[in-house]
Amino acid sequence: MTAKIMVLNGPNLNLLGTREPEIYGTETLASIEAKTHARAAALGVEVDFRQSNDEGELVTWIQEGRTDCAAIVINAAGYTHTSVAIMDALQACDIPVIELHLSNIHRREEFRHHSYISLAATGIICGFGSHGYEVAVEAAAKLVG
Ligand code: CA2
Repeated sequence: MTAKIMVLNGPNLNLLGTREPEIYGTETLASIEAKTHARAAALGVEVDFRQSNDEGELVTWIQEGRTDCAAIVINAAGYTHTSVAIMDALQACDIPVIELHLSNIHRREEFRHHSYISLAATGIICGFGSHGYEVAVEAAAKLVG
């Protein structure tokens, strides 16, 4: 059976490509999604790509991924720095969890240096812009292959 990797995106990432291109690049989330699917197909895995502005919805999806998927890639966006609930949901997962950020959060404001997601993550990819999504899927495929 083809391994399924859940790729979750948190609040405001639906606005990618419309503002702050110097930090987040010019690509839209739809374009990133298409490239992520293409990379997954080349690697022989399946991707379930989602975005929500709602913390509770992200928790529900993580609980779904915990039983239905082989790994979770998550760019929790602003919730990275605030959400104990998302961390708890990820810590309940017995599958690899890859934390992903477009920007290098450690080169930015102090409040972005702490991540609740890191406390539940198998590994972290940050600072590679939209290419990070392909890197994350590659890392996940390697872990579950
Ligand atoms: O670098 C990342 O991927 C972040 O997860 C992005 C979050 C930020 O809060 C994290 O510290 C780092 C912000 C996502 C919001 O993205 C926007 C994109 C375009 C316009 C407005 C917001």
